[in-house]
Amino acid sequence: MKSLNPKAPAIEIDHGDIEGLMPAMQMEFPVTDASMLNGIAVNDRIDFTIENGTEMKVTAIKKKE
Ligand SMILES: [Cu+2]
Repeated sequence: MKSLNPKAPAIEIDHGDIEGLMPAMQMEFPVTDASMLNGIAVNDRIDFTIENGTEMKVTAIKKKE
């Protein structure tokens, strides 16, 4: 993760290839709940879940140890 903006709420993620969806890139994703960003810092490595509906959103974030 590169940066975050708690007001949006969204998270900018430098992600790897997501099969069938998009290649590796750095991009901003809206999140379903700003509280998901609590405890996540810039440059943390994360696992995340995307809901790909009318709007693509991150529904879960888990910090990697
Ligand atoms: Cu992307």
